[in-house]
Amino acid sequence: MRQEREKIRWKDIRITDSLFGSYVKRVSEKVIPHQWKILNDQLEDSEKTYCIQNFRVAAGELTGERKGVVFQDTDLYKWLESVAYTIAAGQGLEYEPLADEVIDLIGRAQEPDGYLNTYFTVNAPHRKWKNLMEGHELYTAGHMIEAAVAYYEATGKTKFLDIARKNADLIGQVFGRGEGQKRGYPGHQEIELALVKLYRVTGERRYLETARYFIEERGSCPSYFEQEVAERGGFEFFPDFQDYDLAYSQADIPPVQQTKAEGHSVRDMYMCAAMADLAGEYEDEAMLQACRRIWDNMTQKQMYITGGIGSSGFRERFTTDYDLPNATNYSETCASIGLMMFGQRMSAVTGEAFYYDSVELALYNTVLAGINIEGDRYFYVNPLEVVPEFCTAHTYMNHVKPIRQKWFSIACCPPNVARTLASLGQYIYARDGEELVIHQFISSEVQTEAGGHNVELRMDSTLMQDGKVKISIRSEADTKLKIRIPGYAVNWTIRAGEADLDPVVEKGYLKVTAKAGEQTLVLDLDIHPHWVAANDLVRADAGKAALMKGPFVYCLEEKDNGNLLSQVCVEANQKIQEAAPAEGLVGEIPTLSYPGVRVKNVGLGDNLYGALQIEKEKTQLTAIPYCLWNNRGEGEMLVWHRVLI
Ligand code: FUB
Ligand code: ZN
Repeated sequence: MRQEREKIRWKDIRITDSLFGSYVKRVSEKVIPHQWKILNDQLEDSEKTYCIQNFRVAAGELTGERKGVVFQDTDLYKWLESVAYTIAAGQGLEYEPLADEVIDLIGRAQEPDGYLNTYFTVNAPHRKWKNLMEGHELYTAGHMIEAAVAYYEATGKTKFLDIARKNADLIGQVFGRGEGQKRGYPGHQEIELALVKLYRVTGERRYLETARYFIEERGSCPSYFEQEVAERGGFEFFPDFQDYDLAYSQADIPPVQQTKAEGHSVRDMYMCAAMADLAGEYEDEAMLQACRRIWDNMTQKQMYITGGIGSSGFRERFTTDYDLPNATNYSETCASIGLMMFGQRMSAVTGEAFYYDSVELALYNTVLAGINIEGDRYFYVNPLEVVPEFCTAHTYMNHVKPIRQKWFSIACCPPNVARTLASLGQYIYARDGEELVIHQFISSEVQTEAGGHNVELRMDSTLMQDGKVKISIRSEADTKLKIRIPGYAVNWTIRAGEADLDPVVEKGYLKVTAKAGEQTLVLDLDIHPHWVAANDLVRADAGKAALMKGPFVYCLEEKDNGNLLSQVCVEANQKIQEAAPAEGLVGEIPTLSYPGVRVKNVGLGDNLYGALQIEKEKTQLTAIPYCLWNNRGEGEMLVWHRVLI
C-alpha cells in the first residue's frame, strides 16, 4: 500500500475560476457574515439557532436552558472551519478577531477535564456518554476537532487546537478496550476522521489509535447500541427511531466486513473517509478492501448521475441497488460532501485517479446545487425532478423543497457547503512525493514546493468553452506533474508549445515533466455535450436520457421551457447546439439547445382520464447546468428526458 499524499498549504492556493471562484468569494463576503448572524439569532424571519447563546450558557455567562438540536454546536464549528480556510486564502482576515473571540468562548464552555458539549454540560450532565447512539457527542467533538485543526493550520494559533487536544485526550481516556473504559463508539461517525487529522497535525499517535478503535469496535457483538437502548428504556432525542436498525448507523457488522453502501448516507461516508485514512496509516489491506467494496457498490449501483447519494427521504439513507427515484429522493448535500471526502482519501491511498470522477461529479452537481449564487439560500435535499406544487409539507414529499431555504432547524448542510467551497484547493492539488498532482480542472493558482524547489503554477480552465486547460508553470528546476485524466475525456491530447507530448499514463494520471524556467502545457480534453442512459435496472430512468458535458449534468427549467416538463421528449441522441450562458447565472457555462417534442394527451378536457389520443408538438429546448437550477425563480425542473423511439 502506498503512502498518503501530502496536502498543499491552504494559503498557497488561490481559486480564480469564473464559476467556483464566484462561490468561494461569496463564502468570504456573504456566507460567513450571513451565517454568523444566524448563529447569533440576528436574522429576521429565520428560525432561532441559539448557537452562540448555548455556549454562553455553558460557560456560565448566561442563565437558562440550552436550546436547539442536540448537535447545534456543530454549526459554529463548521463556521469556524470556513473562517479558517478563508483567512488562509487571505480573503477573510477581518474575521480573525471575531473567530478568536468565539474560540475564547468555546474555551470557557469547556469543562476542566476537557469535556465540551453545550447540550450535556447544561441540560444533562449526568447523561454524558450515555446515549452515544442518538446523542451526537462524538460527532460534535469531531466537528470541533476539524475546525481546530483548520484554524491552527490557517493561523498558526494554538488556543483552539489545545482545546481540541484536551477534549480528544478525554475521549481517548473514556473510550477503548482498557480497564474502566467504555467499549462504545459514535452513533454518527465523524470523530474518526477528525482524530486522524488531529494526529497528522500533532504527530500524537494516540489520536490515530482512538480513531482506529472506534472503527474496529463498531458493529461488534453484543451490540453496544442495543445495550444502551435497553438500559435507558427507549429513545431520548429521536423518538421516531423506534424501529431503529443497526445497519442504519453501520453498526450491524464490523465496517471491515461491509459489502455495500448502507444506512444513513452521511454516517456511512464519514466512516468510510476515516477507514480509507486508517487503511493508509496502518497499511490495513482488509480495511482498504472494505472501502473499495463500499465505493464500488455506491458509485455503480446507488449513486445518482449528479453524484447524489441516499435515495430515501425517510431517514436520509441508502436503500437498495438501483433504487434511484428522481422526484422523491433525498440526496443530502452533506452526503455528497462526504462522498467527496471518501473519494479524495481513496485516491490518496490507492494512487488511482478514477475516484476523482465521482468526487468531481458530486462537487459540480449536487454540492454546488446546495447553495444559491448569492450565497444566502441552501438546498438540503437535491431532487432531479421538481414540480413545485407537488412539494407539499406533511406528506411523503415533506423533505423536498422547490426553492433553496434560508436555513434549517437541522442545519448541517449550509455550513458544510461553505467549508467545502472555502477549502476547495484540497480537491484540486496535492503533492505526491516529488510530483505535483492536479485532480480538478478549476482555474486557480498555486505557489508551492515540489521535488525540493519552488513552483508557481497557474491553471486556466476553459473546459466548458473549448475543452482546454492551460497549465503555466514557472519553476527553478524541472517539475514533475501528474495530471488526472477524467473518465469523460476519451480523446485527450497534451501539448507543450507546438509539440504534442506522448506522456506515460499511470493509474489514470498522465505524467509530464515541466522544464525549468517557464513552460505552458495545454491539455485538450475534447469534451462535447452527450446523452447518457441509465442501466435498465434503474426503473426510474427507463426510456430516458440525461444530458452531460464534461462533469456537468444539465437540466431543463420551466423558465426556459415552460411548464409540464414531463411532456417533453427528445429523439434518441438528438444533436445538441451550444449557446450563450443563461442571463443571470454565474460561470460563463454554455446553455445547451436542442429540438424536442411535447407529447400531449388531447381530448381529455377537464377529465382526469380518457381515451388515449396523442398529439406531438415540436419545441426547442434549452438546458442549463443542474448546479445552477432555481437561481432564476421557482419552477419545474427536470434532468432525465423521456426518449422518443
Ligand atoms: O445527524 C447529524 C446530521 O443531521 C446528519 O449528518 C444529517 O443527515 C442530518 O440528519
Ligand atoms: Zn446536511
